[in-house]
Amino acid sequence: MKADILVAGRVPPNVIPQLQADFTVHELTDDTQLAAIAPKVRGIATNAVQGVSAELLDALPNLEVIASSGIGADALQLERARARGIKVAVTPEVLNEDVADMGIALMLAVSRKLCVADRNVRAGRWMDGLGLGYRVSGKRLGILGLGRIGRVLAKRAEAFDMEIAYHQRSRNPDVPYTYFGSLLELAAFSDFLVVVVPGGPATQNMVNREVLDALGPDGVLVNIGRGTTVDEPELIAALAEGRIRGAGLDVLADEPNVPAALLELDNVVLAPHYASATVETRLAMGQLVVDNLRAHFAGRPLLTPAE
Ligand code: NAP
Ligand code: 8YV
Repeated sequence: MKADILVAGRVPPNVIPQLQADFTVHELTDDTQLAAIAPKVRGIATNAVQGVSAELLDALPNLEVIASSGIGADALQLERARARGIKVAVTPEVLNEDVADMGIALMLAVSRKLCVADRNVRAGRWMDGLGLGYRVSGKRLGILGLGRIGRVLAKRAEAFDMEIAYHQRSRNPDVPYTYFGSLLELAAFSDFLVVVVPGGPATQNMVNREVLDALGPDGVLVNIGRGTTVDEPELIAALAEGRIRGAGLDVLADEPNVPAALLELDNVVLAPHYASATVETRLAMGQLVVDNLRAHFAGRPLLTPAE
């Protein structure tokens, strides 16, 4: 008998057609009568942003596995799931390149004023009021979180002749970059500070007023990790008061809600949590979602379990 899978949230386009071949698939919409299917559901397909609510988890008594499209586990109720023996799969590695590319793109877009320049040209203002941009090449890059994505970002930054340093809880013995034991020291070193640590309570508001002031008026903050890692009101104040030069934000604290004050600022470049959103990466992520569910229901271990 085919296992029942609930698709709870957006998944890449190659997921549902493949699941339909092997499983009985239910898509969770506002009209879904959850109570009618809940006892049958043995697997969930979701994504790292929408994730799974505690209420949904509690409503599915026979759930065995959650397969998420994305690496972040902060929206997946990991502890609650583990307490019930529910397995959780994520999609590491396949998104490293595109997320790192977005980090570089945001550094360039903020420093070279690309979005304001585009708006100027479209409005017939050409160079009016644009002023000069700032160089990226050869500057100092601080990476908060030299993990899978952080390392790929560093490799790209090497090609820009950047001086690279990082902060995280443990030193990586196999990299040539400077390690700072404190985020404050890293921020003081950095012209560009890129955030790419996981979300959740351990990193909540880590980038606070002190860190932003250490980054200073010539510094740019880029966040490709999670919005919750940055104290957003303090970031907005620092940007508005010129205490930092600019920010490139792929992620926000309360997505998809954007603070109105952020929209007023020309020294900010915003993206809608879009760093892994290329056809190539999303298909690879989708394939891992499908392959993890297939592995589980064939009695094999998950290919890429959440850590
Ligand atoms: P990873 O390989 O696990 O790397 C995370 C790094 O962060 C590790 O090197 C870790 O080092 C460090 N870290 C973790 N907790 C920390 C803490 N409390 N303080 C300081 N450093 C800490 O993860 P990844 O694959 O590179 O992904 C990183 C994150 O990027 C994901 O969790 C996700 O939230 C985000 N992401 C965003 C997008 C997007 O679309 N914008 C896409 C993919 C991923 P230590 O353990 O030594 O501290
Ligand atoms: C996605 C992400 O944007 O991998 C993550 O943790 O945040 C992103 O890759 C997300 O999973 C949307 O599907």
